[in-house]
Amino acid sequence: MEFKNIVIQIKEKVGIVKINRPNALNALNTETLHELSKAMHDLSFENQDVRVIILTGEGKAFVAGADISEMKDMSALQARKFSQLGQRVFHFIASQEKPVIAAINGFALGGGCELALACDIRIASDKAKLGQPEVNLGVIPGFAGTQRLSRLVGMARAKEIIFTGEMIDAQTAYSIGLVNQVVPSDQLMDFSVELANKIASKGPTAIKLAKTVINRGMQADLATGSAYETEAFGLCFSTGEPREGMSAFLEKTKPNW
Ligand code: CO8
Repeated sequence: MEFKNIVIQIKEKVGIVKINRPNALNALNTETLHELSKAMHDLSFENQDVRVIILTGEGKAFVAGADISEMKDMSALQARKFSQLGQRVFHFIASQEKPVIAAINGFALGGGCELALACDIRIASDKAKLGQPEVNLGVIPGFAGTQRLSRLVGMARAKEIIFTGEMIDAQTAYSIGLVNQVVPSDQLMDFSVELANKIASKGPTAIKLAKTVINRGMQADLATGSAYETEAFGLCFSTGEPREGMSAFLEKTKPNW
């Protein structure tokens, strides 16, 4: 598949997916959502070398939302289908096994904030602005923002952000736990790649299982989540990776996964 709106770059064990529609502030239209889906599938399933994925945007936006010009004249059924498409793509990003870091370079609004929410870790440039401005347009978040934002920052803060439709700056986003770190804009990609490399240097199966167990356990009660953990802990030993990691520790060397 030829990508018109996405650029993929591979740096050893890190795959970088950049949304590249800067003239529309990387707004997500149907075509871009399909391309994003394909890019994520390729990096998740086809490319065995890539262990961590970074999502970012070209220019002054991460993603400024779903494409307003495409949505404006939608029927109810078309809007429902568009919401389902975005939710399917974002659910895939959240639930596939490789960690995904959102490197939020600028505006992350509406569907863009929802895309960042579907990632495992969010690193924001100090110039980033985040928000769910859908109510300004007479709609509500439709790519699972009502759900993921509330789960991440709590219901009261999510309601404030969604009801007011106002943007918040990166520091405010950090203070409420919406982003993990804020870094100077010119250091965003270096910082994100360094973080990705650090994660990529760990036991690969352990990282995949840790993501899966955290995600599943957060939807379950403590006993069920802990049972997932036990099964996954055992599963680590079905690979040679624990032996490699523990031998390296005891021999004071680095593991070769
Ligand atoms: N969709 C389409 N085009 C956009 C979008 C967008 N979301 N955002 C910006 N653009 C376009 C502008 O129209 C403009 O195009 P042109 O140059 O042709 O006039 C270009 O990008 C540059 O934008 P601005 O001139 O507005 O740039 P500014 O720096 O002045 O402002 C802002 C930047 C503040 C980010 C401003 O562009 C803005 O407010 N954008 C809209 C943000 C927004 O409301 N996002 C939410 C959209 S709704 C949504 O995401 C719902 C998700 C769930 C969908 C569920 C399916 C039904």
